[in-house]
Amino acid sequence: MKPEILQARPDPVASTEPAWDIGEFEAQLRERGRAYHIHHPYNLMLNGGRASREQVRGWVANRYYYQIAIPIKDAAVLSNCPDAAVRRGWVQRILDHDGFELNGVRDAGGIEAWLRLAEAVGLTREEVTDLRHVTPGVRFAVDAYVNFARRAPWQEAVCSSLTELFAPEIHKQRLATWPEHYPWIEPEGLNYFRSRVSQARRDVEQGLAVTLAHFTTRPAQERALEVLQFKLDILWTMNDAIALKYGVGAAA
Ligand code: AHQ
Repeated sequence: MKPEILQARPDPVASTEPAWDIGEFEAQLRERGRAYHIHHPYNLMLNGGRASREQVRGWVANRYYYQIAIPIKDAAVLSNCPDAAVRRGWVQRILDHDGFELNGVRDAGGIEAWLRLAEAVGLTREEVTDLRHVTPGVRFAVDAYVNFARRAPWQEAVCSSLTELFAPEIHKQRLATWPEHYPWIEPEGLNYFRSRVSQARRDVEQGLAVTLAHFTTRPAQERALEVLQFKLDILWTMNDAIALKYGVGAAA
C-alpha cells in the first residue's frame, strides 16, 4: 500500500503483467466486497437487531455528516470532469441528495430523508444538523473522501464511488431486519434506504462503465483497486469511530 493515496506510483511488478480483460477487471473490483462495511461488527450489530437506541441514534447522527458530504464530493467530481456526457449523468447524484424542483416536479432529496430517519429514531433535527454527535474519526474519514475527490483525477474519484457495487445489499438488509428488530422506529423513517436501492444501482451503472473504460493497463487497474480499497477503508473507519464512542456488542 502506498503511503499516501494521492501519490499514485505504479507497482513495478504489475507493469510487466498483461491487463485484465473487462470481465476479470470487474470481477477483481467486486471481489473487494469482502472488505465492505456490511461485515463491520457495528453493522452486524445494527442489522442483527442487537443495537441499543443510543447505538442506533449515534450511527444515524454520525452518518449524517457523510450524507451531507456526498453532494460536495460529487460537485468536486463535476468540477474536475471536462466530459459533458459524464457530467449529465453524474449531476443526478446531487439532485438525489439535495433534492430539486424542476418543471413542477419536487423531490425533497436524500438529506431530508435522512433527517426524517433521524426524527424516526428519536433525534431532533437540530442535534443532527449542528453535528454535535459527530466523532473526530468520522469527520476525518469523510473529509478525506471529499479532499480525495477534489484533488484526484476525476476518473479515480468516480472509481472511489464503486463501494456502491455492494450498497443495494446493505440497504435491503436494513429494510428486511430493522422493522422487526426496532419496532420503535417509525417505518417511514426507512424511506431513505428504500430510495437508495435503485439509486445505487443507477449510480453503479455509470461509475462502472467509466472505470472499466478508463483503467486499461494492468498498473492502472491495480491503481483502481487501490482507490476502491481507500474508499472501503473510509467506510470501515467511520464504523470504527462510531463503535469506539457508542460501543459495539459482540457478534452473536
Ligand atoms: O447513502 C449512501 C450514498 O448516498 C452514497 C453515495 C456513494 C458515493 O458516492 O460514494 N456511496 C454511498 C453510500 C451510501 N450509503 C452507505 C450505507 O451503508 O448506507 C453506503 C455508501 C457506499 O457504499 O459508498
